[in-house]
Amino acid sequence: MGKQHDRRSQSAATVPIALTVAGSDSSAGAGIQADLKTFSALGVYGLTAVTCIVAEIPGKVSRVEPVNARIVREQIEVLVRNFPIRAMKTGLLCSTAIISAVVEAIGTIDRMRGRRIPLVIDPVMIATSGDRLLEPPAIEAYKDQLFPLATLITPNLDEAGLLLGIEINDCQSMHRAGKELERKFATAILLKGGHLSGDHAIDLLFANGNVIEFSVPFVRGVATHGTGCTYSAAITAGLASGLSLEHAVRRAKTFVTQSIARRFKWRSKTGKPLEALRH
Ligand code: PXL
Repeated sequence: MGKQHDRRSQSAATVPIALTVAGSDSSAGAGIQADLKTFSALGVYGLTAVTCIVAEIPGKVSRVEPVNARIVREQIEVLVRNFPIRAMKTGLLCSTAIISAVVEAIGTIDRMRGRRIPLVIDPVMIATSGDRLLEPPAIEAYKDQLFPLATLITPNLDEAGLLLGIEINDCQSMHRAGKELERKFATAILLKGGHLSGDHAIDLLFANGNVIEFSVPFVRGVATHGTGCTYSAAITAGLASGLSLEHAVRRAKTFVTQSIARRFKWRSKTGKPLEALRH
């Protein structure tokens, strides 16, 4: 990205720090692995709190195992007592117990900072492969406990549909759903349209009662996963670096699009295409 040169000359003491609270993807295309690569590419030092371990390859989740909620909370609290964290994101949180632990830890962060930390919530529920990643009762914990702390929530159409109990299948219903989510959860919403509108990938940012559209030509035939993780991590990196929400989202969209366009491509041992984002 254009800022690469500036970033190298940044002294170690001024490098902004961001925290990701997310799952581990063994194939390293999504989850904390994607978040760390994104933070690094955008000149931010990333800290992590692991919520669960996912054994998977692109296109197939084999097993998801949550870690104990106590160690999730402890990872966050020990970091916050020591590092000047400027922004954070949540990815896959797996269970109600883990969501509650994260909410309690954010309470500690906010008390130590004396103000609310910029928080991007990627409400991961279903993997790109279609595998369920979040236990169903945890959706209520998201709505009641975590969303009230958000700076931005970044659902895709399936997640927004699950949150509102409706189906979103065209541009009009996307506008309606985004407005409804912004009103209901009293925070900014980035609704990711994916390939809904044909040849463009359109995302809508609902913030302060306004709507901003981000549109790029859709890249077809892509077998990568982790674009949602990468997108929310890039926004978090922007907020940690002091960008406005709109600027952070704009830069993040460009970053994700470029990471898709220049993706890595291999063949698996069975001859299937294997692809990964190049962060
Ligand atoms: O892309 C959603 C996602 C998020 N977090 C982890 C994942 C996945 C999808 O596979 O493994 C850890």
